[in-house]
Amino acid sequence: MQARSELATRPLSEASARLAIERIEMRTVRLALTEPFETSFGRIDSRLIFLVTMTGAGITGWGEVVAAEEPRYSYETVGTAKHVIRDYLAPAVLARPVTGLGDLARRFASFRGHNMAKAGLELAYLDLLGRVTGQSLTELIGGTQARIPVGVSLGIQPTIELLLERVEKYLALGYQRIKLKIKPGWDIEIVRMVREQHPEILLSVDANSAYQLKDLDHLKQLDDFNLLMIEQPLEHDDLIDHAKLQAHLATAICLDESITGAFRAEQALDLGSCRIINVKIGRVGGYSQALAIHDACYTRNVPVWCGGMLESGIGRAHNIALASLPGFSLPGDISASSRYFARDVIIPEVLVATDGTVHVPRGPGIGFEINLDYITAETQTVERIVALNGRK
Ligand code: OSB
Ligand code: MG
Repeated sequence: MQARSELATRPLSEASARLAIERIEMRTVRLALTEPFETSFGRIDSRLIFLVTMTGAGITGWGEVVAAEEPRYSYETVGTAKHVIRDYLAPAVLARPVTGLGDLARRFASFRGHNMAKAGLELAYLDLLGRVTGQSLTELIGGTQARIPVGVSLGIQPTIELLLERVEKYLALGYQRIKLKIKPGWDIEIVRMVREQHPEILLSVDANSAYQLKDLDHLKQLDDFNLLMIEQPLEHDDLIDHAKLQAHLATAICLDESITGAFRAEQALDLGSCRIINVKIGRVGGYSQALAIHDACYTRNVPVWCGGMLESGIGRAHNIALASLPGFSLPGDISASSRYFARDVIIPEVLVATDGTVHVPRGPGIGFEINLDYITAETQTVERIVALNGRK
């Protein structure tokens, strides 16, 4: 395939607002899930949401650190992210005025890993920049889609009957793609049943690293079901075995956990480890890396889609903006707020239209109102980090 033409320069690359950040706040808010969510690494009933704000010029920007409470999907946790932001990242932000996303990313680059912590601050910064300059996130990053296609991720269920019910429910609501979480013992047969009931739908599976290369023959059975993709079947940090597996599978492999930044994405594509990439802003360390992955994949004609981490409306709003970029051609794991939560921290909540799309807001920053009363009522901890007087 021919490479696509270069992407137009995005406003963000030229944004030169000089923002002196006065304070950063870290806040945890516990939101109950409307139903438990189970994957190959466990089951949760509530989500400890980690919100981070950046305040400068009297305006506050909002971001979300998507780390979980336990180091299962990723080594990062709410606790490690608090530590890394408090002791390393926040001081780097507060040290002197921030001149752009690139400036921020360069300050974080010398700290290894901790991508979700870095991303939380990049999100807050971009919301702040949007509010200060009157631009929406989608405008800032060069988004082109006014509505984005979305799918739903269905956790492991107690029974196949319950799973089939869930599938029916979300298809009826309009979701364009169903993703089934799988693990050994909950894979071939459940996929067969769902596919039999729904021969035409976009269907994919996500193993969250539950298999090894020695399971090749087992996994090859999935080739019978015309799946859109198999997400992260092997080790969380592997590229090599995925390349070997992809060579034997007709179905496209999509990498999630293994893609921790733009450099890894390029390596995965060069090695043939996958044919599709799931982009999560948190996992890759923020907008700077997410945009770089998008641009690299767009140029190579590799489809990308926006993954999810059971975000509150704030993280969800950032995901919507990201998914408005032209290369996001497959439905994202961007469900309605009500898919997970009885009430969201933004107004209005995220809605999925009956055609399975979500509207991309055009208001400044994330384009949603922050429900501060609700956030305050549900807040468990708040920690404030302020600039020192000796700032240059
Ligand atoms: O692997 O994509 C994943 C949720 C938490 C951690 C990892 C994953 C997921 C999901 C749900 O699949 C995505 C969502 O709806 O937010
Ligand atoms: Mg995944």
